[in-house]
Amino acid sequence: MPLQLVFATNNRHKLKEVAAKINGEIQLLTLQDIGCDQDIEETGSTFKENAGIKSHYIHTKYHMNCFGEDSGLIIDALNGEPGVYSARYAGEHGNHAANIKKVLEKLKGIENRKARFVTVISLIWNKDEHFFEGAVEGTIRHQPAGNGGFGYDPVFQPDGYDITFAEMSMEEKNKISHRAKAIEKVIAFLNKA
Ligand code: ITT
Repeated sequence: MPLQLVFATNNRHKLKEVAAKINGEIQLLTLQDIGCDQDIEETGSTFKENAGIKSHYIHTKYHMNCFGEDSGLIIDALNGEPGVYSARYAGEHGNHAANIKKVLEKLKGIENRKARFVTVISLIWNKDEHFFEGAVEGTIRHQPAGNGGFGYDPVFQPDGYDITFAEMSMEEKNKISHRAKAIEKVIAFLNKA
């Protein structure tokens, strides 16, 4: 019988990326699978706090092993923006085109394009909370490129590559991304648990 683990996300892209990393020993359940249609409000001021809000919401209500993930883009020249506000940087939650436009406008004329994606996962396993992190360094392109992925992927070029995350296949992105690194740590933890 595989271990059951709920992923507390409403983001289908995150779900797809994480599901592709998980093998048969863990059965990933979605919010839909457990009958939860709640949009869990992210009121924290750090990735860690927000990740914990999502996992605790599910654990308190459904008493199941679960994890929440909070992630975002940190741009050095913008003092870490959009950071925890990545999903709603231009106002409306999840308006990726508007978010990208805002980033490119703010970076106009700025030479330092260094940025990183970060992920924090809060895993609640046998009632205890454990945190896992992942990050990937890169630069912000001047123009979007590619149709894959989601969010800021069309303007994020990871270090060591000459294409953006949106120009990669999901498998390629999933080898090096912030989310992939964090979920690999979760899998290693569960394999020892
Ligand atoms: P849940 O809270 O339901 O998990 P969400 O999309 O609201 O989904 P977050 O609050 O963690 O997730 O916001 C993450 C935002 O950061 C996301 O909307 C993107 O704008 C950006 N982001 C995170 N990971 C990304 C990735 O791999 N590629 C591109 N953008 C990413």
